[in-house]
Amino acid sequence: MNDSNNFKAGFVTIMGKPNVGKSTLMNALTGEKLSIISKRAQTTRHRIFGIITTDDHQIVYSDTPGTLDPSYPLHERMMTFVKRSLEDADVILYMVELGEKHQDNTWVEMAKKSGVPVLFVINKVDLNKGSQLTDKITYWKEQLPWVEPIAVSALEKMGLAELEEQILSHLPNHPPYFPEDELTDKSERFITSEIIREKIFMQYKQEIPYSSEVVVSSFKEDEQIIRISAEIYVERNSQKGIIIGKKGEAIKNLGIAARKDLEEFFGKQIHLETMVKVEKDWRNNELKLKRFGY
Ligand code: GDP
Ligand code: K
Ligand code: MG
Repeated sequence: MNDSNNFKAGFVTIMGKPNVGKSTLMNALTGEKLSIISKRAQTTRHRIFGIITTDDHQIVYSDTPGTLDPSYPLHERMMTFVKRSLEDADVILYMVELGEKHQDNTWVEMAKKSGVPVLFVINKVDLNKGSQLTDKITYWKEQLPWVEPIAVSALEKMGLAELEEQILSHLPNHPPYFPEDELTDKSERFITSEIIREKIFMQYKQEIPYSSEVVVSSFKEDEQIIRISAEIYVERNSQKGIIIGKKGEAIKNLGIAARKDLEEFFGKQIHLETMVKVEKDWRNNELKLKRFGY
């Protein structure tokens, strides 16, 4: 068993603006696809733990929604998840992407004031080479001169060993918080609903992904197969029509794509049944948000 005197364990919060690659980084660091990823902002709506345990340490990463100025109650709930994960952290990874410009002062200040060690992660360094790369890194060094940046590519898995080394240097000696085979704090139902939501982000345009929520109403696991029923909630009748598509073609494709990922994640055959429902204006309604787990 672990010698608890030398064992390190702690919580590492990944924060930053939408789309800088937080979820991609957490999946790369844990080697599991726990967090869903898309090209669009606000894909991640919750705080999601990704846990990695070795013989001498346990790192509990928190993937969080991208920081933004809330424009409706769902956003406010999302930002509460971010603030809470700053409070609990042993280390904060403040993440930016190489090509963007600095415009996230409030949240940087919040990270700085938390008193928690901040590691500054510049992601997507695979996108530039040579002097362009050095220029952009220099730009970021000037923006946040109080922290030494670590350049990584979450997508190409570059710079992750150095990042992990830095994280470990800040972790306290502490026994593990979770059993060693635990990968996340989220349930199989939650991960299932997230995988379906990721496919909605990929397949539909404009407001549809933002207006959609997925609830797994039944999850039955047998020896060979998992039988799943999922409800997709949208805000208006017209959106329901779009989700279903002409002759049910769109929802059929959604089911095929989701099933493929679910089979990969759970390592079992999946039977997936979906139903589309309308929950008027759920993003603005505190009670409905609560029901959906926000
Ligand atoms: P989040 O909103 O911060 O969680 O960002 P995601 O992890 O969802 O990623 C947003 C987009 O950036 C996706 O299209 C990713 O594939 C892409 N991305 C993430 N990391 C990298 C990277 O290191 N390099 C490149 N080129 N793209 C990346
Ligand atoms: K995203
Ligand atoms: Mg994300």
